[in-house]
Amino acid sequence: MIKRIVSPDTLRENRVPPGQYLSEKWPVLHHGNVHHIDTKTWTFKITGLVAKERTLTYEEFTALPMVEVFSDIHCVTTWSRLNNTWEGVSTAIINELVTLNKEARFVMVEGAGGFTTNLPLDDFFQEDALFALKHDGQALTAEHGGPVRLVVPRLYFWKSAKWVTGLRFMAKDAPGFWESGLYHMHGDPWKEERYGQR
Ligand SMILES: Nc1nc2c(c(=O)[nH]1)N[C@H]1C(S)=C(S)[C@@H](COP(=O)(O)O)O[C@H]1N2
Ligand SMILES: [Mo]
Repeated sequence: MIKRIVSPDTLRENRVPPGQYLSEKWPVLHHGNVHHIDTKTWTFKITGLVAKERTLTYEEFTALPMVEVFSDIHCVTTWSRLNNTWEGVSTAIINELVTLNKEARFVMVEGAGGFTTNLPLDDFFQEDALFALKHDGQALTAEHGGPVRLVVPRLYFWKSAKWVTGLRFMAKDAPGFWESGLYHMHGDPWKEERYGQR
């Protein structure tokens, strides 16, 4: 039986964070073009502050144990979509694939075409965070970041990198793609961490 994880934010009495409205549809949003990834050549690279860097093929990645996560989506552009079921590889598995150096505190998540987004390790390793391969029982479409995207349910959806290609562990925080522009370094929807100080 696959392990089922319920994102704690779905258990709140009011599931809609301040300034958000509910959307039945699932909008497609990203910078640049949709990436059409060939799973035969796709790799997942773990680099930075690890004892030994590691690269997995699609075959190796999809042989890892899978979990199911039930979560809500909160996009900084103010739509929220409740009741999403994801299936994929828990971020916790990363600790079984590599040994993090003691100084590692943050991770830069890398996506196709040079996309990046930064996360503190505490957020990255929350038990409802996963590398999703399926949404509501269907393989993720290219539009929504397939074959593999990150999903971090407790933060705004821009942290959920589409077309994930790897991770780089870091000692200090550094802004990713959207964080270098307008967006907040952290992105907690319940605190409305939408925009940065710049
Ligand atoms: N690779 C990549 N991932 C990305 C983005 C992007 O520009 N590139 N945009 C983020 C933003 S701003 C949002 S709101 C969500 C949208 O995901 P969706 O299109 O599946 O709704 O993807 C996030 N992940
Ligand atoms: Mo977004």
